[in-house]
Amino acid sequence: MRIGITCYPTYGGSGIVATELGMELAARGHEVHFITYANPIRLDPGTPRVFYHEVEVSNYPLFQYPPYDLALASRMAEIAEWQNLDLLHVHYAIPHSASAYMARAMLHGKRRLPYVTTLHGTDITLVGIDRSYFPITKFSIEQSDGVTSISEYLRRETVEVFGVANEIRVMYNFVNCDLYRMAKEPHEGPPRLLHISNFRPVKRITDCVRVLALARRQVECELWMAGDGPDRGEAERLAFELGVHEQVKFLGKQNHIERLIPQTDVLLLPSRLESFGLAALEAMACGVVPVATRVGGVPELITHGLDGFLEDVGDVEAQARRVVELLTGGELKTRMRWAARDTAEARFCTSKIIPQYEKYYQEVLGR
Ligand code: GMT
Repeated sequence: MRIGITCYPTYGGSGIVATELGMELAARGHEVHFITYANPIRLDPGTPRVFYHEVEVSNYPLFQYPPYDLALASRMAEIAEWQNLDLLHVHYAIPHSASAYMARAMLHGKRRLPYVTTLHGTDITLVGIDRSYFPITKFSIEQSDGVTSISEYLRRETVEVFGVANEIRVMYNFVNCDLYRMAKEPHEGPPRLLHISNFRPVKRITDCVRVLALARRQVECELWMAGDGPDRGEAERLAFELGVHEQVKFLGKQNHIERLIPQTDVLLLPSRLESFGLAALEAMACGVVPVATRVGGVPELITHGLDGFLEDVGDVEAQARRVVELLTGGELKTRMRWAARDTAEARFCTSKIIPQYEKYYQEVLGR
């Protein structure tokens, strides 16, 4: 198949999923065309059968808001025609789904261009229910030739909030289990807690600092913060206030997170809401046990007490207790590390999920 993929290329899990999906599809012989405003961060340049088409948004004094959605729709239609695309797959409904709708309409009568929309999270739970975006989000989801969501939780939420009648197929986030592996040797130095995100308020990154400070009362450990975003400053200040600034390392954005994760021991995911929790899955594949919050789709990934721990949002004491249990209970940590790896391998490896997408595309094309 020849597939056009659009996503947010530089920011967040939806772009990562879209990029890795594209690369995996290309590895399986499909031709993949990324239609985005920048090169997707995790895209390996030179990957065979992968192409990148930039969307250029020109400005003009009259435009207070440059019309990116229109530039994207034009580019989608153009690339579909020039590259003979079979379908478009857009990640994150706003505005990608509406642009795909326009591209499909532009080519009407010339060529068929179905589009699949994958819902990732705040496009539904936050942004989509904002009154200014609600009608167009509902419309462009309903008009899609196929709709997928990354968890059962998000599927239910979409039906409840938007009342959409189309079938929504659940396709979980996935991880390349050959690339994301457990460390062969224990790392040197004190145990490490890890957090990976775009440091937005929904991620509650200051909870990571509080958990570290509480856990350090009983066990020596440090915290690695991978990523960047609006709440970094607040977390840095809090680390200083709590006297743990020397034990918190802000690592910035990472291109090869699979090399970093195996050098750590526990993954912290204290989010207020998470439709799935890709970072937790990547950690589990590396045998790094997640201590996360019991929200959204996270319980579909983590089984409490088996392959990770789930605690209430904001309950940093409980989260810190779990960290201490893991870092002081040798047998518990070993058992949970292997259970986490097993879960990733058994349910969420690319070899399990990518064929589901291929099958779904065939269904959409056959409709
Ligand atoms: O909805 C978002 O916050 C954006 C999106 C992103 O681009 O970061 O994140 C969502 O998509 C990820 C990949 O499918 C999921 O693993 C995250 O759980 C989800 N984030 C939220 O629901 C907050």
